[in-house]
Amino acid sequence: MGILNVTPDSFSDGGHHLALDDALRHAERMLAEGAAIIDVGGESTRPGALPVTPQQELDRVAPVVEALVRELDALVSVDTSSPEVMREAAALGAGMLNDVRALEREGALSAAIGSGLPVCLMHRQGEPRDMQQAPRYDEPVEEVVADYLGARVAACEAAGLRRERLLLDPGFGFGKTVEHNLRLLNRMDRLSRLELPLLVGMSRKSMIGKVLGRPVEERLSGGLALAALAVDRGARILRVHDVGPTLDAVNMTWAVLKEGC
Ligand code: 7PJ
Repeated sequence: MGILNVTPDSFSDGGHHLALDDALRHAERMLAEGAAIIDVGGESTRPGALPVTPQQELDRVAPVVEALVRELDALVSVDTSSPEVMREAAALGAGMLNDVRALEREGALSAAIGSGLPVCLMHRQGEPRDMQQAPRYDEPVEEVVADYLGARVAACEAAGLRRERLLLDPGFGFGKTVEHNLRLLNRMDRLSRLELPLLVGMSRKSMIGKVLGRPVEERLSGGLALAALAVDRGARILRVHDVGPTLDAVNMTWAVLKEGC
């Protein structure tokens, strides 16, 4: 899954893909490098980011989704928590919803059900504005992520969203210290007992910066190591900026796990 940010303040490629042409060209390149899905986001959820209105988000996302579907025939995922954006994305031909708030926002669950699309439910603690201020867990994997995601799956099923349409994501960096993130990745196999496909996003995130002491533009090697480990621990979709290098790392990892190519 290639990341296409259309926010003016996204931390690693902020502002670079605001223009529609640029966005399309960037998506085209990720598809050529082997991306199966393009994830379009119009709300920056980086630590400290301020909220946007659904209208601002729609204005950023809708033209890009429409063009990706029409001109590139791409499978488009929309990174949103807003029911308005979910409905519009589905109408424009998006193929998947990706919600870092796991459909908790008012109206999101029914919008997602109505869309008929698959949905990724992500765990997070707090809101982007303050989520990195002393996040705390007693036991991040068992008590929070598995229980929270398990509860969200149950809420979705109770509302009529079939579990065949769900994917899960532990939400690296969303209200988690570097130690929380490292433990979550190392023990991510525990999430497999929910028996749903796992999606992970660690590309260029600060957990790499903190361990390696690298600025955001020098985090590729660290990200590839994390991608390989994530595949080993059961991840099936990797949300990344650097599609080509990640696919090589994933294919190499997969060959070892299968003991063949
Ligand atoms: C994630 C995401 C993630 C899912 C972002 C960034 C911050 N969606 N949207 N998982 N992260 N599912 O790319 O650094 O980890 S935005």
